Amino acid sequence: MASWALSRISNLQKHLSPNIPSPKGEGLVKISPEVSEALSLGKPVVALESTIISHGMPYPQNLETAKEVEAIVRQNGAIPATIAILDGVPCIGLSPEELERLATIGRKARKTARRDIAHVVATGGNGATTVSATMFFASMVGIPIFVTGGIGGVHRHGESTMDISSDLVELGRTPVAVVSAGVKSILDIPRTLEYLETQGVCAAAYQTSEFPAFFTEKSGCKAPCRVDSPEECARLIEAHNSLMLGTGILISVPIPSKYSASGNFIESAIQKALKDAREQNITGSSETPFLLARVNELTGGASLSASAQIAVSLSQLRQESYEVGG
Ligand code: PSU
Ligand code: MN
Repeated sequence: MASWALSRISNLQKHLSPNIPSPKGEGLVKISPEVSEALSLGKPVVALESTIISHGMPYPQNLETAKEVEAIVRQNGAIPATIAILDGVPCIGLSPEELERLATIGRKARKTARRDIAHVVATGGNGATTVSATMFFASMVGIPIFVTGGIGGVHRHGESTMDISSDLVELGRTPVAVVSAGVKSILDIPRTLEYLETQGVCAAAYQTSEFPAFFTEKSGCKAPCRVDSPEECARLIEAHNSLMLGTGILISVPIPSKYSASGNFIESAIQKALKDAREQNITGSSETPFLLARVNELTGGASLSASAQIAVSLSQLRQESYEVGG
């Protein structure tokens, strides 16, 4: 090892705390009083991500959707825990002021995946958590279920770029059930399913035998397993947790057909957006927000209203399944 690197590392040791952090994240994260009370009483809590607020939609639509999703969670008797990093502090559950702040910061917040967490915290920054980072924090504080719109996946041409979302690896190592609308059709769905299989992730489709794509009901891929009722979802989560499999579960609920934009229309918008991304040399973590924004523009907002509706119906399903599964 280069000697300069060694001296830097030994120097670093002086600044590190000798304390071993508590496994429940005490002192490392700020849990809102409401979420903290619910967790200590064993009441249902639903985790929600925040990249969809900062990067998924413009202000004030993002704030309205975030509030609407939280309200539905509450109406169904659970406590919403939106997760984000504000001024370097990971927050589990945001106050109305904090939610408003994140929504106005928008794209200036750092899109925070697992790899970014330490740097955002160390620099006192504002981070909007992706699925991977949200799962990490939910698991840390003991929240078993998390609802989102679309998860990341293997990008198209991922076989040469190796652009594979850290959401998939997180699902392979963090025992949280993620309820979502499936994988966005901007991604390579067959390869995403292969990767989830490699990672040992239980991927179930809800009331369909086909794995759903986010913008449309159909993806052309057979779902690895199917669940047909909230009770079945709850039994699946229960079996998974009691066996301590250690991996995550992905439950994909297709978009309600009345909101599902036409497959061909969306597909041609995706092809155009992918071409624009290549021409403008957009890669890495900027690619998903870029493609989503372009597809949204090209489809005149059809994909955006679909996203909002899905987030809302997913919360409802999640609540029903929690009530049954306890
Ligand atoms: N879906 C959206 N908007 C988003 C995302 C998904 O409609 O902003 C985010 C999610 O937070 C997901 C992330 O975890 O994109 C995946 O990004 P990447 O492909 O860079 O891993
Ligand atoms: Mn990526």
